[in-house]
Amino acid sequence: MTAIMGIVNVTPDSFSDGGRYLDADAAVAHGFALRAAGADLLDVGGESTRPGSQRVDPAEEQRRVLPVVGALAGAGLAVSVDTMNAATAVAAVEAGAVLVNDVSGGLADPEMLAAVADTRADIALGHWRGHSDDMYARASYGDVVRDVVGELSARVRAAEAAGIPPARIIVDPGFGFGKRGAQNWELLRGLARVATLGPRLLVGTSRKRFLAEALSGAGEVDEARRDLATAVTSVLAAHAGAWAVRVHDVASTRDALRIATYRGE
Ligand code: PMM
Repeated sequence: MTAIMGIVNVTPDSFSDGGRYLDADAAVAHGFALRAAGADLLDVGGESTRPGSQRVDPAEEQRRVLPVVGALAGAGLAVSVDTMNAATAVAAVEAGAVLVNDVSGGLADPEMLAAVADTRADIALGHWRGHSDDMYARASYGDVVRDVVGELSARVRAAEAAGIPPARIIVDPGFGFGKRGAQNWELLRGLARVATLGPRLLVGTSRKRFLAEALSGAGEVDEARRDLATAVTSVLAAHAGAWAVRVHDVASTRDALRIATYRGE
């Protein structure tokens, strides 16, 4: 069964739940609620990567995420840290995180791969071509699936060369990162090819713009509709062999995955 990673954004500007969980206690409570809804893993992040967003100072990022990571991990929950900074990754692992989720695949911080190699944590390597302030400028592909697979496999080789054993490596095609609408759909259809790369596959489509665009073009799409769309793409990801899906609304994706795999027993 595909695992569910519940999102705990501790940022004032994330596109979907921004500001609501800025307070550490509220973020911890949200983490417990996601766990109760069926999350297998909680992904705590303190830097928004929404298109156009600005970088966050690592000290501020750590101020946001470390108390939340510590409280959730201290309660026995499996926690990942969503960060592009090696110092934040290491501090979060010391606070109890078991997985470093780097959407940049180790490219944003040249210290990241060696730093994670020195811990016992797993690492999720995202497909990424540059920071969010101008990521669409790099959204040019020959064959998006082939290009993503090729670039991700280079990141896997870099991680192994830095001393991270293959069993600790996860790959993520990075939906929305340097990809325009149709490119995300092509990638979704080609996910099984990404899965053949070897490492466990993590997929994050939750509430992303390409889902909203499919439902209503440039019009507004509320959270409930984005969550339903996410539950559908999560099932497609599971069918393609995903190890885990990263979502905001755990309950809807949990039910969708259960129904899609139910055998009546
Ligand atoms: N997307 C976002 C943030 N972190 N991590 C992984 N592994 N995969 C993703 O697709 C991903 C991510 C951006 O979405 P958010 O602002 O809603 O968290």
